[in-house]
Amino acid sequence: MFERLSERLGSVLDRLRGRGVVSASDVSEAMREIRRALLEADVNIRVAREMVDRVAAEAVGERVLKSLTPGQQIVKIVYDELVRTMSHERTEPDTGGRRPVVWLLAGLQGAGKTTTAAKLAVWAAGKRGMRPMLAACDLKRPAAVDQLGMLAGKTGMGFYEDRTSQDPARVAADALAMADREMYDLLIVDSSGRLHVDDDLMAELESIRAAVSPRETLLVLDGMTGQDAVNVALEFDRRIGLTGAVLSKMDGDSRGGAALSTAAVTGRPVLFLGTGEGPGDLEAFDPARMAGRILGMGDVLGLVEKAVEASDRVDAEKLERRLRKGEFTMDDLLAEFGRLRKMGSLADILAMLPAGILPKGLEVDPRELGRKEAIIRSMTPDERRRPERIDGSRRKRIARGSGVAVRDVNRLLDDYRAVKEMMKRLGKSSRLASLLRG
Ligand SMILES: Nc1nc2c(ncn2[C@@H]2O[C@H](COP(=O)(O)OP(=O)(O)OP(=O)(O)O)[C@@H](O)[C@H]2O)c(=O)[nH]1
Ligand SMILES: [Mg+2]
Repeated sequence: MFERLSERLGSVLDRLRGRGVVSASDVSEAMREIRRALLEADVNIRVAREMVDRVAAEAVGERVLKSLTPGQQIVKIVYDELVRTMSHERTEPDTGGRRPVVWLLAGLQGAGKTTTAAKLAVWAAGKRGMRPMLAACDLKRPAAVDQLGMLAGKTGMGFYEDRTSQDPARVAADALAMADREMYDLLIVDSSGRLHVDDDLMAELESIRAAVSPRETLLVLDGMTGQDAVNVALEFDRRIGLTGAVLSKMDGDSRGGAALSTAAVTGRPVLFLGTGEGPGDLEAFDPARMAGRILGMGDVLGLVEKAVEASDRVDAEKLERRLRKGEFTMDDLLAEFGRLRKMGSLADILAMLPAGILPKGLEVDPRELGRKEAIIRSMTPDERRRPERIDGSRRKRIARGSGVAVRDVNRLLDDYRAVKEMMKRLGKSSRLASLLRG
């Protein structure tokens, strides 16, 4: 259902590519596609708008406008911006300070607080060698205490409950005292949820905070939460002061918008993703992977980066200028081969090539590429500039010099003619376009 952003931008920009240069209004059409893609990924509308503004500011720059692959350049800018927004200097929960360290979990009903409490305990025990205790401070439902108790038993964590109490802050304080006495070094406090953010809930959380001074107050947010993620995160942050967030249920088909929205509006780090119902189903948050998920483009991003690295901009511009004059030599073909080689495997490359650089049927498997390069290197400078002068005896000499059959030299010359034809058309169409535009 979701088209990849790269494909969509590609089709917008493909239509324009024949014109040679991309204008500011073309960029704004591309920006509409980006905003649409972000909204489909459940990114909050305000966050999406701000993101697009920042991307647009960068995309109207020279680099994109002059690029042979404006679609990929813009996708790269969007990607970088997403990663930047979701990245934070802090990537792990705070385990330092006086023991026992306290982490308080907050969130709406069913968000995954209780499950996440157990997951965090498992993480801290496994990764930090800590001895965690879980405190049952959701007193709204007796079943909530049972649920946490069961999880504590199953994972071998300490557990504190007080079924006689109605006061969550009191229970939290007692739990902390007991954790201290029994030498636990981490107390994870589970709290109750509500269907909506309400005063009653916030008052309860504030009183727990006051009682146990948590080092982390983490919002547990259902990763499937759509547009509303922003309001939930903002409200919790405003009322009780969050230090970070954990997004649960990311094993579902969430597109990741909640992660971006939360990070963007609170400026707090998303620390973990919940990826299943089990206590081990917790992953460190990875902004780069999440950006890929939001853009719906997986591995394509790696390729975009490779394309940007490998495409030598100066060369490309020089080539474009000469193309406009109808020039294309064997040296240019050699340079194109070099660019292909830098980018890696053929399958990766084909999708990224600027339209028209590679005519159909031109082989670029790496060994074949090497052979073709060797053939060109066996030509004299004059032959490279004017390949039409390469007659039968020259072909034989070149074949001998590069250790191939004459047949291979012929094939390379065919390739060259095909590419040159292609280039001529490309050059003409952009010249025509610039004439039309005045
Ligand atoms: N698939 C999946 N399910 C999850 C994840 N986290 C929690 N759940 C499930 O979501 C449901 C609610 O999780 P809880 O941990 O009970 O949520 P809560 O926030 O404590 O809920 P309340 O205490 O009622 O406010 C349970 O069925 C969990 O098994 C997750 O990362 N992936
Ligand atoms: Mg719960």
